[in-house]
Amino acid sequence: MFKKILIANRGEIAVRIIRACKEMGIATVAVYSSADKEALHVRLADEAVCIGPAPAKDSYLKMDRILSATMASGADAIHPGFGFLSENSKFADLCEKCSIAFIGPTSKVIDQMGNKSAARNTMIAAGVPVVPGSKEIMINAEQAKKQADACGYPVIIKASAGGGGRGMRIAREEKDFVHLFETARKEAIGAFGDGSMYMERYVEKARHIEVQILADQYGNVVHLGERDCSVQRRHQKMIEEAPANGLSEELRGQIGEAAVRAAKAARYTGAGTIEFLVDGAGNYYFMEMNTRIQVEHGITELVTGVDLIKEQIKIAAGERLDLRQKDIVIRGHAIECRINAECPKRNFLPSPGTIRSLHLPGGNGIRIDTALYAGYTIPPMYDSLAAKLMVYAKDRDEALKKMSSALSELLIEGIDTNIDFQYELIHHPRFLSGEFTTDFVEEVLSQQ
Ligand code: MV4
Repeated sequence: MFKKILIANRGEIAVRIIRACKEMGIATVAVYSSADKEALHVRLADEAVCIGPAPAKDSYLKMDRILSATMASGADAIHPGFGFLSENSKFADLCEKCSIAFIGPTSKVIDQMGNKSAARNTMIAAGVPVVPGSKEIMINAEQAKKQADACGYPVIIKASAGGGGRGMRIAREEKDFVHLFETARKEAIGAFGDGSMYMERYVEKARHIEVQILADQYGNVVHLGERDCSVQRRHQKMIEEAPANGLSEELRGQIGEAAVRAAKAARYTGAGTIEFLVDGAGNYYFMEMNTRIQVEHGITELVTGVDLIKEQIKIAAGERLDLRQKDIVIRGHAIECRINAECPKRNFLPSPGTIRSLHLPGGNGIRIDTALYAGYTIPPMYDSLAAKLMVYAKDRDEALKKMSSALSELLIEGIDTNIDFQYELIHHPRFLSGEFTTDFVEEVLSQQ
């Protein structure tokens, strides 16, 4: 097992990883930017190394500084968390070359799944359902339009180097296609330096359902059930729940098995997520694979009892999975509300600043992952996720009541937050009924 792990991240996920390491008897090294001297992850780690100035590109994204800090501190592994370098195949490759264990899949797999069009073709070959669409990448609008016309409108144009909704356009009619293709392609070239596009038939009124998987280095793969992440705004998830409401046991089983086939086809190792679109008729389609631990991993931990961070560490250290599919039982219901430092009344404008006072709810079935403390100043240059409020109860109804009570009790003074907006969302008839799709948040906002 590793003796010392460097955590190449900040905020609540760095704290989450440090806690797992402590429980495993592994020493920890935090890295921080000059804006994060007072951050909780720095205080909780055994050692901390400053890796540069405040902008992420000069600190948390500086591969050479992070590798130097790892070698200087004698750490044998790096946990990248999510965001930052977590899905950077070059960084994973540099770790491999420096004989540092990267806690995640191999650089080759990150690369292959990062190419969303190639990932789609891998899934077709593995018998995982995908939405009908293009087989090859497209760079020419006129040629792409021929494929769209054959496929039938509406179509969704996606950047092969994108993912998570960046560089996407929906073309509802033939006449809009060429213009939308060209704007999407320009955006992709600007954002990723890669204008390779692909296309799919657009699935209306779909749910975003994702399956958590774990895979060891010996070909053993298990899935840990699904999460419904349909409650999102501009591709930022706001509420997640596990299990997904109203899936038949048959469909749940099929999606889980498809996720395991997908992970095996990708020769995946570590913790990963397979995203699916599920339509009203119960059809499911592979969208993309995320090759990292995700923000919402905690709700899967609540319903399975599996510590996903510890499993990631054990897998990277070469241990065999000691979980078998039959041992994984989904029990009860978990919901997460993401608490952001932002102002919903000002179009969700970020609201950094000093936490004047803080009261966190607690009690049976409540989990809060946060790096906030009273007196802490949230710096303006990173993302606005301030806390993850998770509840766990025997069923969805009880979990919703617990979330309602916990949101009412949660007090963060000194900054604006989305707590009241989350309260409104979870009490909305459409959310309560469990019958919501990815357009739910936009619908609520348009009703205000
Ligand atoms: C889709 C889709 C419908 N049909 N693909 C969003 C993020 C990325 N993982 C892919 N996404 C989608 N892909 C097909 N063929 C719907 C989404 C989607 C979405 C699209 C537009 C606006 C909001 C959305 C929220 C979730 C998913």
